[in-house]
Amino acid sequence: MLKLFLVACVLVTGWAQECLVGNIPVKQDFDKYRFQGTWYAVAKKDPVGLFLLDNVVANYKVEDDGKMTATAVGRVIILNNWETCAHMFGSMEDTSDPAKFKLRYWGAAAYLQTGYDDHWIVDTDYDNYAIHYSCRELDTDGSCLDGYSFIFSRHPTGLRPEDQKIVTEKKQELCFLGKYRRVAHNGFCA
Ligand code: RTL
Repeated sequence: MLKLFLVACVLVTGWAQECLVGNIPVKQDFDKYRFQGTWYAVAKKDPVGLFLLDNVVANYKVEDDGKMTATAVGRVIILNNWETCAHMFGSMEDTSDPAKFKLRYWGAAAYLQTGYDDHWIVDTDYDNYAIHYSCRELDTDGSCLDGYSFIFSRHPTGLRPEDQKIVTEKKQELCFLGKYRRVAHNGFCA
């Protein structure tokens, strides 16, 4: 009986540790140069509050000074009833981990949201898929209380079947499995 209890404890701690934001593995030796260009959001896990709804396309670039910048568009609804395309800009600050950035973002119009979020690249093969993660608020136990995540594809048609398995595994590692919704692309922001 005691043995069973100990085994259960070990399993539960193991599982709990996986959800600690500090323990989330990110892309090794992330290469921001190879990450440049267009990425189509195919799925996302939303944070609390206003967010990009769908038709989300991001474009990353490394500037001459080596700093990564990005633009993003997406459909938003502002003030409950006004639907528009948000044109957003972002500038990434490097950290000690090449896959972890701080993203400062703002909109092309003054009424759009501004913010300063984590911007982690959890995994990517640079040519097909990328898994982005951002935790905005830590819970007291070190897990993520409020965060968002994008699954990106290089292809507007979505992920290749061979990348889907990797993506599902990573969603699980982020403790966001089951919280993602598909991101529709219907030309609204094109
Ligand atoms: C992502 C890609 C890199 C560039 C930027 C990104 C985040 C954009 C966000 C926009 C929110 C806009 C809202 C507007 C309504 O006022 C990570 C996609 C800038 C979070 C909520």
